[in-house]
Amino acid sequence: MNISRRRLITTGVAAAAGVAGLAAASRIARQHSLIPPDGCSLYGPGETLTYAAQRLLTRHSLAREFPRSMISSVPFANEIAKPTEEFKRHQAAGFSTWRLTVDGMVAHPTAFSLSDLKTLPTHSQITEVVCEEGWSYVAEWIGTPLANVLHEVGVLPQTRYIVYYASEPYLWGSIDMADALHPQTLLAMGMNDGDLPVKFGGPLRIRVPRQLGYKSLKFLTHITATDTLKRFGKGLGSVDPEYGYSWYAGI
Ligand SMILES: Nc1nc2c(c(=O)[nH]1)N[C@H]1C(S)=C(S)[C@@H](COP(=O)(O)O)O[C@H]1N2
Ligand SMILES: [Mo]
Repeated sequence: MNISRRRLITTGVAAAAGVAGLAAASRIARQHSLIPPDGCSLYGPGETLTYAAQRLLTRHSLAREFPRSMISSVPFANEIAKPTEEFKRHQAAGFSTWRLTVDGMVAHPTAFSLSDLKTLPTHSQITEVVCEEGWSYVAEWIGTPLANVLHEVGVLPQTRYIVYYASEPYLWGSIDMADALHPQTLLAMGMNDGDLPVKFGGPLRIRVPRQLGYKSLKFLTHITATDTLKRFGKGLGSVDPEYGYSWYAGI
């Protein structure tokens, strides 16, 4: 269903671009920020067309939300690397020492404790984690929209991407502002009936339900606002493209 819909949209944009002419199409794409950071050009990888189509046609769409009765009784926690010594120290302290640092293009760089984050307006959603390997599960996620935290720190208007890091030192990703400010993009601290369990990313996980599971990093430690991804890693927007997975993983 998703794949055929994606093919349809991609074909449609390609056809429209053919009519408009290559130069015009690529100028339009650049003007409207339709080139993903790991895309070479409008006529490079298929990812560019998918990203452009999604941003043009479904910028404000919502990920599917499910009724409570469809919450998976046995959610699957993906395998993760061995926790770092630093993570273990935080865990031993009941995560009272855990901080989410938010910096970059913001007026007030801030280190938030979990209790700071819990004072922000709460939002919950029942959405699906969809792994690129073909499995998925539905859960309720409780937290505060990333938009609230960005508002708290005064994110500057030039910001184009929000970069985020997990406790694994090599793991980082980013999303554009359409996803960062999207009402379903959540900093989750709760899952189903309780605190977010460590195996599901506790104490803090980003949920980006409009994209595949690998964009929803667990054990979030650091967020930075930027107008360019060039200086991060190999400049492709996340670690994923360095391993052959696309930066934009819309579903
Ligand atoms: N920190 C961290 N976050 C991560 C991962 C990881 O290995 N480490 N795996 C990702 C992948 S590939 C998927 S599909 C989802 C799986 O979420 P789950 O563990 O809740 O099933 O988490 C994502 N977030
Ligand atoms: Mo995954």
